[in-house]
Amino acid sequence: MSDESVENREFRSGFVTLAGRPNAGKSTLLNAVMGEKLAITSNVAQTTRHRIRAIYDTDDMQMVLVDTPGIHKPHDPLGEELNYSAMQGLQDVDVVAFVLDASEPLGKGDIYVLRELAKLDSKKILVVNKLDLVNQEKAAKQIEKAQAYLDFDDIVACSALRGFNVDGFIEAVRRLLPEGPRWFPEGMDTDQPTEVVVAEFIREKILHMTHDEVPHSIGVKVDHLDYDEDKDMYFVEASIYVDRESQKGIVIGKGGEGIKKIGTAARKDIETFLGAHCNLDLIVKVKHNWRQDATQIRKFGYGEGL
Ligand SMILES: Nc1nc2c(ncn2[C@@H]2O[C@H](COP(=O)(O)OP(=O)(O)OP(=O)(O)O)[C@@H](O)[C@H]2O)c(=O)[nH]1
Ligand SMILES: [Mg+2]
Repeated sequence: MSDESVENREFRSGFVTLAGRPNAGKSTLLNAVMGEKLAITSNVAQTTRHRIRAIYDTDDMQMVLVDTPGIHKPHDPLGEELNYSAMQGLQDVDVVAFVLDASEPLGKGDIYVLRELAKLDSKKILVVNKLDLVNQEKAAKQIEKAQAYLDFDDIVACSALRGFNVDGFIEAVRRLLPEGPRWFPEGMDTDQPTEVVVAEFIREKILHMTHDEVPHSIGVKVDHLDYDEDKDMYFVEASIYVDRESQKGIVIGKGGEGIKKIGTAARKDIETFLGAHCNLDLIVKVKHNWRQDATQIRKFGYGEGL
């Protein structure tokens, strides 16, 4: 496309929510669009606990991309809070992108989400993700099945993880966004407080390094985050909360090996995000049954939170 035609393109802007079942790849897609890691990802269902807003800004568009927790059948108050947050994220947005895992059969959970989306006035895009895992034929079948439940305004097949056709998704969104101004200042990539992004990076490492019940039992809170100008360095203190005493030992690991690994891996992400070295202090605490308690859930900022 020539420079001239780009200049002639009217400026478009609006809110775009990523919706879908846990694990479909919503947060991976958000990071791929942004070209940086803002949302954490893992193969543990219900990884996302915040409604994250990322701002994708170019010469001719500003898309406010809203990542939501995966919509699922809740088993506890935390799950209910996450579902509520995801459903709220669908209200009053310009475009909803329904992210569907091409490699998994279209199940009850997807159909539930599709039916909810059908009630909305917003434009809808079907994003068939994980194209790297299936052949064309399977992807086409998946599209056909989803279309039976919802009349989409556009369809994109991509691999968020491999970065394949992420541009196609951005262009599809642009076509559906209304003309409008920048809603957020240029250069702002997220409206999430730094403390929340940092806490999430830490939580991600725990999701990657533990299994069974532990990932769901973890809550992370940054207690202090200070920047030392002379040293050009950040000092972060964060608490990792677990449900039960036994989980504390799992996170800390033998001779502190576990917590050390978590700290080293999280520090790398934090340093990339903040653009400076970081000293990270982690402490593991027990908060019995915090997931059952709405007040505690909100204190972490999960679900509705911010
Ligand atoms: N092979 C493959 N894996 C992918 C792709 N996109 C995401 N994944 C993987 O799928 C898993 C889930 O990705 P997430 O982005 O965390 O999924 P999500 O939809 O945000 O999940 P929740 O936050 O739990 O709702 C991770 O292990 C990703 O690496 C893709 O295009 N191809
Ligand atoms: Mg997610």
